[in-house]
Amino acid sequence: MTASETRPLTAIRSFPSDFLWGAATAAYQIEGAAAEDGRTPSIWDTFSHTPGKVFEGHTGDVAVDHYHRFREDVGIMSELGLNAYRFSVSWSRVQPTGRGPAVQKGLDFYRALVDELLAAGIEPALTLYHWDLPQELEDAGGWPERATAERFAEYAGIVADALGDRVTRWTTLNEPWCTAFLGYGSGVHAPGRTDQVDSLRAAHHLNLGHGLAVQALRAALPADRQLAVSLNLHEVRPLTDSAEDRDAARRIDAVGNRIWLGPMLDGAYPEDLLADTAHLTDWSFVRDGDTAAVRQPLDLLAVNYYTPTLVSHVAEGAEKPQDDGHGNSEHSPWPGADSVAFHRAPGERTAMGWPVDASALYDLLSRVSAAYPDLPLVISENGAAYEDEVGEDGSVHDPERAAYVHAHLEAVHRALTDGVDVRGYFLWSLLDNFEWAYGYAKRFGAVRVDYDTLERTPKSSALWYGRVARTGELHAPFSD
Ligand code: IFM
Repeated sequence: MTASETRPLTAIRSFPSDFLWGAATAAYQIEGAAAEDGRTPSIWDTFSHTPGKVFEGHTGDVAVDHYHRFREDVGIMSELGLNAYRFSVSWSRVQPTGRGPAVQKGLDFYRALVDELLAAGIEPALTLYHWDLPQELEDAGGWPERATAERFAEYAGIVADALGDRVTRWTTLNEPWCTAFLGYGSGVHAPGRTDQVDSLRAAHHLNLGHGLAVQALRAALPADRQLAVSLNLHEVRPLTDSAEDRDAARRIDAVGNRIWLGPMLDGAYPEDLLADTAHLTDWSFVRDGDTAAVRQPLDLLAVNYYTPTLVSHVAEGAEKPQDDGHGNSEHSPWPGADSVAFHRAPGERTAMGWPVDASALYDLLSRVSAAYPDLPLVISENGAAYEDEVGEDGSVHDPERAAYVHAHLEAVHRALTDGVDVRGYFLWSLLDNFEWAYGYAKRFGAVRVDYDTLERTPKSSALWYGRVARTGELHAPFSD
């Protein structure tokens, strides 16, 4: 029996009645209150306070002050009609040094947030790690060190003990690719290190941390809890159909996608990845039993998708295109892929410069579902930054963002009608927020935040999305 037979779709562009309609955020991007109630610096506090690392020196010190305004933010979600909210826990807030006992006030904050959500009929979806490693753990070596994976599992157990009675949906890591390869490879993210071997060691210890954390969660949580990991899977497309370009796509698929899917879901690193990176490392940091520990049964695979990845082969020493984001930078976040160039497809782009292509989301969902047919999927992030214009009355009409979300929801619907088991969609992001190295310069929010007053104003895309969420029916933005 296929998923579509068990989960009937009553009309074209109707979504299942139990579909999760959510929005997503992450602790460092919204909370602020960086030094309150016992919280100590994470690597992103250190990085953002380091001159030259973040646009115009922006930091998350105040962010959008969600720590003090969470009730208002839950109220906004409730008014929009969302039935789920994905947030992350700040490790430094609940276990400041990354070791030892928890800080009660930190846990109390998340308990209060969860209770507010539940009272509003909004299902909390908790992510344990969205990039903000306690600085003390980085000082001890960070993710390239095995001990960080062990500390992560202890932290997972602490949060599970504190919130397991009321949170059903748990995610271990968010986008470990970014942690490993932007944090330790290209250095554009915290902690800003640029060593390809360290980035591969970090990748393995993130995998291990995920597996150990799942074990800790299963031990602490009631049996019905849903466990997942959020991966920013790359829909990799070769520039041409040449064998060389197809091999370039294979390399990026290996170090972008299969480096996680392999150990987490199949219990082994892909042979081609090991071969591609053999000149850098013999992978002896993978100990006997590690891949078995990484491979733990999951209830869902959470997928973050924004834009496709277009690649070609380049000869050694040849120029790479300039307009590529970080792919072709001096310190590459793609170990084993020096012969690969990154391109941006022509056509419409978001304010990040990312090409808009919803067909790649459909292809990605179809491919992952074909490879892992028994594992339900959820879109844990999708959305777009645009240059919003504020009207004289303070309102923001953002048809481009609504069109982007509409196109991607159509792709999700198409996948559903094909029988792909997609359980929900979380819009990135609920609020304008701290967009990492871009600071506050890029706005992904469905809700505008005035950074002077911290006033929140739902954009027209939020009102449109709220109606889709309330009705479960996808209609074109602003068609009525
Ligand atoms: O803001 C980020 C988020 O933290 C992780 N996924 C991508 C988003 C947009 O860049």
